[in-house]
Amino acid sequence: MIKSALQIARASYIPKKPAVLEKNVTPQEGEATTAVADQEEIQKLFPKTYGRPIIKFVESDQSESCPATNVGVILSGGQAPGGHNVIAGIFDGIKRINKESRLYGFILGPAGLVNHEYKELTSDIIDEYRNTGGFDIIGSGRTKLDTTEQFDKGLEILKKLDIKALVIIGGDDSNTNASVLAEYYKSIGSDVQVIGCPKTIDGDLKNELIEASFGFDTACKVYSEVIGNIQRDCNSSRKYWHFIKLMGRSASHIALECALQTQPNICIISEEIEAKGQSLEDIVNDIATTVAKRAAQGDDFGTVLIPEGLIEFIPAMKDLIAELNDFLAHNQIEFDAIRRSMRREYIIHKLSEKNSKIYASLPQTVANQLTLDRDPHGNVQVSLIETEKLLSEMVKKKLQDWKKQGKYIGKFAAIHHFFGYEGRCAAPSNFDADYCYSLGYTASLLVAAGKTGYMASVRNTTKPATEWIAGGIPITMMLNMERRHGEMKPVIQKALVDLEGAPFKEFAKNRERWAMETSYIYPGPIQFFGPDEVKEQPTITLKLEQKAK
Ligand code: FBP
Repeated sequence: MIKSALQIARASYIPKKPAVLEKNVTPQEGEATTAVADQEEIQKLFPKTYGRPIIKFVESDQSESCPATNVGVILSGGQAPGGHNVIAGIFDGIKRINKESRLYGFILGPAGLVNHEYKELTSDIIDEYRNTGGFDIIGSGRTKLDTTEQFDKGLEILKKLDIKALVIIGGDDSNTNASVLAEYYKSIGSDVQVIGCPKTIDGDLKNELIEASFGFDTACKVYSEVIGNIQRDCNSSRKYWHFIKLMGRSASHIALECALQTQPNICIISEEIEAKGQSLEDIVNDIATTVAKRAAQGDDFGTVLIPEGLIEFIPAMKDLIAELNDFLAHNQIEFDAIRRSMRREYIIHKLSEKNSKIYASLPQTVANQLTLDRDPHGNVQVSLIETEKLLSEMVKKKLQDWKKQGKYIGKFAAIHHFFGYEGRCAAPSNFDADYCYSLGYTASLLVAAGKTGYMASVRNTTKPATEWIAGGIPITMMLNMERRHGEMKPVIQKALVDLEGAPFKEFAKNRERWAMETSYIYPGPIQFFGPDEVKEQPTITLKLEQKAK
């Protein structure tokens, strides 16, 4: 692989990790735990793994020498910066415990386990990928691991390679699957352990004990850099309104963090729209009002940040999408057989009267985008819905009406952007490089401690890495029952933006000023070298959340 000078310099970076992980450790167990909601149902579904204690690794005077342990690893779902360092952490961890241990990577996500496609990850390979972005060391995929046939097929290859534990690096859905798999292997008397790792740029896999999902830090910094560049361009030419959609699926954490980093004129937070029961018309009205007010002070330019999941949070649209999800879950084959040009009419006739009217009122492109294939977990692929264009078109129309009524005097020219894929494979920030390596290393310790159904956890993350706390959280603790594919299923509860939380409050306190004053911040690129205040800063979200604890 040919490397740039920066890549070469970055390869030699030694990730920082909790000081305790430099020593011999032992797992210290806390109290028994319960699920976050629907406890009885979850306990019934997970009789073997429910209620396990939280684990913290503490120094021990015993050496950790263990028999050689083969471990398998899967990268699941969307890419997130730092995945390679999780794998490097697992590798170094299992090798420290016993040099004869081996690490196998399953190719292209969970499908690799089922299809028996794997490669051994040796030190030469691992060294090529340390501190790099991407998931290309073994690839990733979105195959949902949820049938006993898949689990049994997986077990065949795990036995063949003498793999004692499987580490699944994924988001909420993949970690849900990890807990189902852990329960299944226990229930059939297999001693294969399953450990999860919290990954997703979306930032929505977090709770009291999982402070952040990896990748959020780097992705937000990349998007903020580019938003800052756009704002500087915008403030230089003073003639465009930039409508910027940001990835994040359902949750608006990315949009919120980028707003805190860059101070745009407008940032929509889906969770607030839902809480206020706002309609599409209300959102358009609010944006157009700010555009008109800025025009009145001579500023025909600005920036609008839009979370990609917005459409699902507008109450009327949410009902429509829920009905569409159920309908398509049961009638996908019939739907696929309908000619493309007739699909809109077909759907209009199948929906309830209320939803049919809303669906019929949507522009053709958005109506089509709402019926595109769901992902294997039953989610609408919100990244494919062009909300930024929908909103700017509607704002334009509103402003034209206001112009006729003499209520608006400006010029409105919109430019659209969607930032998502640009940040998912970026080289990890120091925070993500350290956090990921520590998560992987911790996962290896959970394996050595014989744990299953646990997610690796690294806490105290706003302090220097040496003070971070490594441990494990039982995944059943994070589960609740939700409707998926038309059925109630146990799933990890998504952490959406908390409107009472410190990050949102900080945004809400400032947004009116940001709307009218042009007080943009230009964060610039991620720094790997230099003073700590530029290279060692976690996200504003994490800092505010931890400070408020
Ligand atoms: P994960 O939840 O699997 O980490 O994926 C996150 C994400 O980047 C979302 O923000 C986005 O909506 C989605 O993946 C896009 O999926 P795909 O990579 O399949 O296009």
